[in-house]
Amino acid sequence: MAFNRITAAEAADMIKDGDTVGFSGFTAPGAPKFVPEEIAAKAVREHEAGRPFKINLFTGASTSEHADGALARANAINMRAPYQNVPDLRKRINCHDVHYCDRHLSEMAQEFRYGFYGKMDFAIIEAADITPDGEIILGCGLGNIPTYASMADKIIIELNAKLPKSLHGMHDVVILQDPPYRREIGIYTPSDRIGSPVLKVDPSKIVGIVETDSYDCVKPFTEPDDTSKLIGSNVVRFLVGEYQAGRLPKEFLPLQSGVGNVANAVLYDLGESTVLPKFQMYTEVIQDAVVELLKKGKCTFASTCSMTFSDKTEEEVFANMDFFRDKIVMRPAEISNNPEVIRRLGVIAMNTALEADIFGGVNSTHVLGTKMMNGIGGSGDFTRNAYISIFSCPSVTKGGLISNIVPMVAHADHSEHSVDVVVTDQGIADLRHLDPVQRAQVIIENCAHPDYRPLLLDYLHLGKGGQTPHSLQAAFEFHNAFNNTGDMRNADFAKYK
Ligand code: 0RQ
Repeated sequence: MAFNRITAAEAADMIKDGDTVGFSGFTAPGAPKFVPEEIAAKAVREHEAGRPFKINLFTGASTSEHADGALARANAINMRAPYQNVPDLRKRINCHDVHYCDRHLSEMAQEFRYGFYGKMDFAIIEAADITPDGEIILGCGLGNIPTYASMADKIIIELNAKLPKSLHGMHDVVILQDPPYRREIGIYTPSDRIGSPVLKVDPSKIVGIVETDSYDCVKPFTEPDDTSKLIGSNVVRFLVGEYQAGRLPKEFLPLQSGVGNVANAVLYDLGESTVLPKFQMYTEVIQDAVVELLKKGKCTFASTCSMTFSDKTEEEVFANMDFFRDKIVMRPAEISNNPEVIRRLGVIAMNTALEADIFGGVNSTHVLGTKMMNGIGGSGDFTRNAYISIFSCPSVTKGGLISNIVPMVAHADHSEHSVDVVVTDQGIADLRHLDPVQRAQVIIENCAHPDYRPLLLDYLHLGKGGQTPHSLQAAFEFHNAFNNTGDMRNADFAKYK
């Protein structure tokens, strides 16, 4: 079948107010970049003409300034799921211009198939290549596009000339059967494949192909700061201790690691460790640091949903596909983050918290309990099902005005039932086998900043008993002190005695 070549503006013109649109990709890679900007431009024109124009937007995870950023600035999004991380969209979410459904990433595709979100009008797919019968080589991130493409009435392709056809073989595309017909997922090691190297779509649904030419525009890796380096070395110290104590198998276990400075610092230290053996990753995102580990042979295989590489690293990987093709597989989010597989493989989960409380609760999403930062992302998928779940964060933020260790998290994303270890620049709190009061003592002593330790102990001693001795009157004294005085160190527990 011959497909229509159209411009990004012509593609955007087909999308109407109220349409539900699904994007390919996971983080910036794999997400469409040109049609979303034209949808945003159309929204601006429509709004200027006094007409409403907003779409409902579903993705794999975050996208980029070209997609979420442009659409948010144009106030062109009605409903958004399951994850985002762009400042302009964050602002729209926090004032309810955008209705944001912050979902576990592993569940988004199946919930869409279950009919929880209605019908899908358009899927917009970034592709490296497409055959006349609708076989697509995807780009550097999959997300939920197998499900969105199968459910959409119409499909628009962004055919990106920067993506080499040699990406063929790096994807493992599959859609799970839904209950009551779902079977076990046959992944027993991170490199097992269960699907197809291409995404097959109904060619009659393709309404146009937009030719593009762009790398994924991921910001280059920055050197970790001193705090991140301390956190990274503490995480690795913990893993070395577990390995030497025989609580990890001698072959080691697959790692999941978040994105950002701390994740990079952890991976760097793992790469340097002479005690820990070679390892594999079963994760949702791999960054530049993993490419270095693959080149060194310290990491032998990475299963991921996306290759979130800077343009320079992307260029290097594209030029050396023969080396990387059998070392990386990209999977849909419902597989990369699948609880069944994570638990079977015994993945070690390493995620970042905004704040953790003295009993082991973690807030990953809401700044001071109310303002959405990014979303829960894959942290819940991994944390709840990991062999060991580690959360890290700096002990303080904003120059010490905020303690990241608080009496009670102001928003609960991960409960103490799922969090095994808390790590900060100060040290490691291993919470396994401890009761709540013991956990509090270890977290205060090992993880809290010295400026905040006496205050946290004051709080702990306010408790009037019970398994978890919170004082419900005083639980948010740190947050109140910050909101009222700009400094959590002004918390005063004497008034609650
Ligand atoms: O503010 O931007 O004004 O400087 O929050 O904090 O320390 O730079 O941390 O970028 O690693 O993000 C939890 C948000 C951490 C992220 C979170 C302020 C701080 C700064 C960012 P500025 P940092 P990071 C990934 C699985 C959920 C999704 C997830 C996240 C800004 O890791 O979104 O885990 N996680 N997905 O100053 C007020 C506090 C604060 C605070 C930090 N307690 N109160 N502000 N900040 N702590 C797994 C993958 O595989 C991808």
